[in-house]
Amino acid sequence: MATSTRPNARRGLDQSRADEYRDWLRQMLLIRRFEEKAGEAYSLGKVGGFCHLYIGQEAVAVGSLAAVGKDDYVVCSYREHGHALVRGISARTVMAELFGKAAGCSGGKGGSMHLFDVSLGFLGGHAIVGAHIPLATGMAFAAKYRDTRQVAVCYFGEAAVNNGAFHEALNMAALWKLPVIYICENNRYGMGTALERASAIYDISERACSYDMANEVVDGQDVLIMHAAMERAVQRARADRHPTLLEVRTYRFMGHSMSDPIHGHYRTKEEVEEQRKRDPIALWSQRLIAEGLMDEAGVKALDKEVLREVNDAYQFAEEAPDPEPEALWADVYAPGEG
Ligand SMILES: Cc1ncc(C[n+]2csc(CCOP(=O)(O)OP(=O)(O)O)c2C)c(N)n1
Ligand SMILES: [Mg+2]
Repeated sequence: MATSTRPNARRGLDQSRADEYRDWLRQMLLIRRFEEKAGEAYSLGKVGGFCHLYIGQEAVAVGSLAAVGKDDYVVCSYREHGHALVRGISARTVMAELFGKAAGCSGGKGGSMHLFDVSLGFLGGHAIVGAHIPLATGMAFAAKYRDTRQVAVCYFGEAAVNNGAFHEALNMAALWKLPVIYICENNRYGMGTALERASAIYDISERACSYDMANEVVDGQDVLIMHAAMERAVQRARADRHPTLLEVRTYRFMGHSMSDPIHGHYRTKEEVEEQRKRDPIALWSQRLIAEGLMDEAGVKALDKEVLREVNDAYQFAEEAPDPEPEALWADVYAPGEG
């Protein structure tokens, strides 16, 4: 199947979906405010290990996961706080995990990079670049083998496509016609290196096509475009058992992790400011206002509501107890659960 880039067609919004559209804005705001608070907590020494913020990429998780069913599998890289929140892990439980508390979704033993909730089909949070891509292929294989109609969705950064496992996993998915959607979040940088990867990704996309895989390049700053591309991919996976690679063009506004300065030494302040003009939250709230689905006051009220939720999560995580020492030897999930 040939690479296709859908035109950025701007049709009127479907007014009958107004509630859903407003909820997408709420989810994006929740991620943004959560990440800001997580960054603050990290600076205060409350979060151990690494912490990779998703600020700037919110429309990717929100638009794509809105097209996925409750029974489907979702698996992510280490930049996954946003996906976890959208999938339904509560802000309290994610924040508690960042704080290493027993009430965290991985019992406080995983931290920022290892958020899990098997009951929600959320299978990580993986720190090794590209290592979870074959896992997604395996999940899709299991779905097809059991004939469950489930779909597996896998998020990773563009640096992961240099990994041999990426090619092996995609090749198998194409050969075996597996219901899997690979979402490459191309934020243009891999761990602070000045890599303009866009053209390289195009080559990779072409090669993925030779694996007989559907392929689209998507504007990841527009939640509606993201959602439409994902709906097509889910339909292909569920109805036709045909895998898809979505190369999503996005941008992270913060550094690679909390140890990396915001602009880094590899990009200019001007570049980041230019990219901020396409802030996905601003784009979507302006669209909702322009089409009469919300007003300024409504957006502000929504923002206040999510701020309260995030502040509550922070307080919950602060006050939650540490895991008991014996928990070190216990599984977070009982064998066979989920
Ligand atoms: C196999 C492996 N090699 C190197 C690293 C170190 N590392 C952590 S993040 C990263 C960059 C990944 O960039 P990208 O895939 O573009 O994702 P992004 O951080 O931009 O979301 C690297 C090289 C790692 N975690 N795993
Ligand atoms: Mg990247």
